[in-house]
Amino acid sequence: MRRLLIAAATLALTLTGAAEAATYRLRGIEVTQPWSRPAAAGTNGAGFFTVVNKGRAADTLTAVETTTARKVEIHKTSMTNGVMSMQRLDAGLALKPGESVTFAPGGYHLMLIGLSKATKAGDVIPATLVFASGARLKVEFPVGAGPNAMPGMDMDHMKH
Ligand SMILES: [Cu+2]
Repeated sequence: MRRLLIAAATLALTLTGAAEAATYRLRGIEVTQPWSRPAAAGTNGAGFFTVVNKGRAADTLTAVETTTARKVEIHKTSMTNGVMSMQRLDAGLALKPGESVTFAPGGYHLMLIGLSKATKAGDVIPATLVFASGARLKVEFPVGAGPNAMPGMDMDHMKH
């Protein structure tokens, strides 16, 4: 029994370490576990992460900069009457104090329009998240299956 507990504690430490490695903070903004999916050069890629506004004032994610794509848009996929569609959030993503938003397949996502090169598993896409407050948070999107990969929930047929 004791050995089992030690094993569980070690696992918990390992998982905590992994999560911490992929946490980025600047002022009140915290971004965790960014990731992206493999995609061919010239096509559109996607970026996923969780963003939390831990500050006392509202803020807005207004833009994302990367040299890996021609431009980046903030999108939201939604289902209306059984039809899936995407909206571009031209005003950015507003975050109230304490608000947390997860970008994930089938919901909010960054759309990396016109990849300048192919992205494959193991690659890292550097990007800067730009906020209305002036905060510029540099993050890296590892390319792979993502932290919560669920086979069968793949949205690859939507090309992002
Ligand atoms: Cu999109």
